[in-house]
Amino acid sequence: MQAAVTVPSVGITLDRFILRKQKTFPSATGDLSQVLRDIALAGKIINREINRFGLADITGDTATDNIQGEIQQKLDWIAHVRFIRALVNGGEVCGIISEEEAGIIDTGNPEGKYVIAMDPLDGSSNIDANVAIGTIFSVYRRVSPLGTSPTVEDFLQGGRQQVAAGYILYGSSTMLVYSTGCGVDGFTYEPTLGEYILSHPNLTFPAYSKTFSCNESNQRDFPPFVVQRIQEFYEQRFSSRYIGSFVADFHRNLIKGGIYLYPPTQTHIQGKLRLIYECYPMAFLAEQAGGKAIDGQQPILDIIPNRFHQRTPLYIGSSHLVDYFEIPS
Ligand code: P6P
Repeated sequence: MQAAVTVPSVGITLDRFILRKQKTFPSATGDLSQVLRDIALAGKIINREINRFGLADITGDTATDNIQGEIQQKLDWIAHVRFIRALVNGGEVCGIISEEEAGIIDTGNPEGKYVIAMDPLDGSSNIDANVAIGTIFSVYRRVSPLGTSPTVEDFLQGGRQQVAAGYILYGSSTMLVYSTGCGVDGFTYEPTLGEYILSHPNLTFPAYSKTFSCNESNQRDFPPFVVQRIQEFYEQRFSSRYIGSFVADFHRNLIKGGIYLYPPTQTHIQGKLRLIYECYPMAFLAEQAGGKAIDGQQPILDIIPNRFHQRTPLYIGSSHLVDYFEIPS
C-alpha cells in the first residue's frame, strides 16, 4: 500500500526531497535516487564551467564534429565528459547514449540497473551569445541481464518505458526540473550552498495560453496545415517567443503556457529534434505536467524507436495548443 504522498514544502533540498519521495515506494532500493543525485552533481559542475566560460578560453569550435555533423563547441564536449564521469563514478548506470557520440558508452558498471539517454548541452549554438542552454536526460531500467554489457535494446525501449526524465536549465538561474512519473518538480540551484532547493513543486502547464515558439523563417517548408495554424495564431494575436534553445523555450512554456513546434523542413525532413534524448524526455515531462507532445499524428511517447539518433517532428506544450497540430485525418 503506497503511503499518502504529501507535497514537500518549498525550500527543502533536492536530497531531502528525493529521500521523501523514495519513502513513498516501500520497494524502492535507492538506486534510482542515486542516479538522480549523480545527474544533479554533473549539473553543478557544468553550471560552474558555463559560468566561467566567458572568462576561460573554452569557447569556440573544436576541431571535431559530433555525430550530427555539427561543429562541436568545447562546452558541449565538457558537458558530455562530466556527465559520463559522474554516472561512471555513481555506479548505478551500465550504459549511456549521448548526442555527442555515435554508439553506446559502456560505463564499466555491469551491475548497474539503469541506462541513460542524454543531450549533454542542448542549444549549444547559443553558448557564445550567453543565451540559456540546457541538459536533457532520460532514464530507463535496463532490459539486458545484470552483469553484462548494455545492449541496443536497452536504449530502444520506447518513450513509455522511461522511469525518469528531466532537464537542467542554465539560465538566469540554474534549475533542475524532473519527473519520476509522479508529477514534475523544479529545483533552483543555490551556488553559495551548492544545493538545489525545491522552488517549483508540482509544475503543470497553465490551462490557457497564447504563446508559440517556432522558427518562423522556415514557414515556406512547413506542411500546409501548420502554416494555416500559425496564420490563425497571428489572427488571434498570439505572442511569438523563440529563444532557439529547446530547453529554455520548453521551460518558459511550462511556466507561462505555450507550445513549441519544430515541424519538418527541407533541411530536416524528419524534423530537427532527436527522438530518444530530446523528445522522449520532454514529452514525458509534458504529459506529467498536464500537457501533450505529438509528432503530428501520434503521441511522441508512442513512437517506436529504431535508431539512436533518429529525429521527429515535434509539437509540445499546453494541451489545447498541441491539439491544433493533430494532422487533419
Ligand atoms: P533552428 C538547438 O540546436 C536545437 O536543437 C534546439 O535547442 C532549438 O530549439 C533548435 O535546435 C533551433 O533550431 O533551426 O531554429 O536554429
